[in-house]
Amino acid sequence: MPPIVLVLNGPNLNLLGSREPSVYGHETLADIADLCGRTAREHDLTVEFRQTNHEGEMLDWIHGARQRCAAIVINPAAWTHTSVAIRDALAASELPVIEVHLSNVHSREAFRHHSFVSGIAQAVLCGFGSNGYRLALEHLSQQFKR
Ligand code: CA2
Repeated sequence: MPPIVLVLNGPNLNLLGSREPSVYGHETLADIADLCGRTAREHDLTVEFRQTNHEGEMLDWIHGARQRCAAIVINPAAWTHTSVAIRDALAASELPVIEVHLSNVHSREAFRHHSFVSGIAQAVLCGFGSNGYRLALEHLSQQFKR
């Protein structure tokens, strides 16, 4: 069985493609899910791609990953900057975590410069657009082969 990578997306990312294209581009979340699916097939991974606007649901998904998944790729969206609970759940999973942001959060408002997640993440990708998800999956596939 190929290793399972859980790809998680936080609040408002379901709106991608419909608004703020100058910041987030024209791709929809469905386009990014397709990209992750293609990348998984090329690199012999299984990807489970999910989005939620409900923090408790996100926490339940992270808790459930511990026994089943090999790694978590997460775009926590606004929870990046607010949620100790998401950070604690990711740390408790004891899985490799890669934090992904479409935009370069460091070139934006000051409140986006701090991440509660980065300190427990193995790696952080920001500003690569949807390519960040692909790069995260490619990196994990290489890591699993070692
Ligand atoms: O750059 C990213 O990927 C972010 O995680 C996106 C979050 C933002 O809060 C983070 O600071 C950086 C926002 C996701 C909401 O995306 C929207 C897309 C279209 C219209 C409105 C929001």
